[in-house]
Amino acid sequence: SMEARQLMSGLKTGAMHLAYQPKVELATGALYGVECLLRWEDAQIGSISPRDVVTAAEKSGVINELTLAILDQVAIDHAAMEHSGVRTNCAVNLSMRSLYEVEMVDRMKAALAAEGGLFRDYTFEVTETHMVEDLPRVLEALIRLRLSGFSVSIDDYGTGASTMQMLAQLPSSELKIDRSFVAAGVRSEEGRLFLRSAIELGLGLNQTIVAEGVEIQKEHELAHQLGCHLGQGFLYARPMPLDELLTWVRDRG
Ligand code: G
Ligand code: G
Ligand code: MN
Ligand code: NA
Repeated sequence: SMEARQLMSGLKTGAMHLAYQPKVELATGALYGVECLLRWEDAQIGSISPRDVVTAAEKSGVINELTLAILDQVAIDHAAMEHSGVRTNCAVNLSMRSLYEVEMVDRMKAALAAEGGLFRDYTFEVTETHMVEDLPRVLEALIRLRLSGFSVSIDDYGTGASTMQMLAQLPSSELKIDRSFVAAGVRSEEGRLFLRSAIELGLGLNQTIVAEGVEIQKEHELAHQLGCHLGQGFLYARPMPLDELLTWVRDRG
C-alpha cells in the first residue's frame, strides 16, 4: 500500500487530478452542480483508486494535506469554470478524519477562498460516522462549515456507511441515495418500497434528494416520479476532466 512519503511526493509531482461528474435537475435536465472525484496516477503503479489513496492518507497521517491539496485544486478549477461562464456548485467528498483538528475548518475555508469563490458554491459529501473516533468534534466542525455557508450532503445514503443516525445528527441539506437502492427500485416491488421510503424520509427532513448511479431511463423516471430533485449517473454523464466538462456544458446549450 501507499506510504506517506509516496503520497506527499505524488502531491508535489502532480499525480493527483480531479474528475467532474454532473448532477442534473430531474425535472428539466439543467446542470445543478458537479461532484469532484479524486484521480491518482502513480509513476510506478499506474492509476490508484480514490478509496485506496484516501485510506492510505488516513493511515499514514497525511489526510489533512490530501484534503487541502484537493480543495486548492477545486478552487482553481471552480474559478476556471466561472471564467468559462459555468457557475455551478462543486461537491467535494470529505473524509471525516480531515476534521479531527480544530484548525482544519479555517484552513479549508482559506483554501476554497483563495481563488475568489463563494462558500455557497461548495458542498461537502460525507459518509461513515460510525468509524469516526471523535464524533462531537467532527460534528462541531461540520456545523461550523455549514454556518460559514457551505452545504453538507450525506453520501451513499442507505448503505452501512450512511445511516439514519447520520441523517439525524448531521447539519445536512442534501441526501444522496446510494445507487444500489436506485437500481433495486426498478427491479422489484420491495426495492421500490425501500427507495420510496428513503426519499420520503429525506423529503420530510427538508433535504434536497439526489438519485445516485442513474444508468437507465427507467431509473431516471422512477426517481423523478418518487420525488428526487437531482440525478447523477452514467445516463447523464460520466466523470470527466475539467476541459471535457466545459465542452459538455457548452454542447448542451
Ligand atoms: O470515482 P470513483 O467511483 O472511483 O470513487 C470511488 C469512491 O472514492 C467514492 O466512494 C468516492 O466518494 C470516493 N472519493 C472520490 N474522490 C474522493 C475525494 O476526493 N475524497 C474522498 N474522501 N473520497 C473520494
Ligand atoms: O461513493 P460516491 O457516491 O462518492 O461514488 C461516486 C462514484 O460513483 C464515482 O466514482 C463514479 O465513478 C461512480 N458512478 C457515478 N455514476 C455512476 C453510475 O451511473 N454507475 C456506476 N456504476 N457508478 C457510477
Ligand atoms: Mn460522493
Ligand atoms: Na461519494
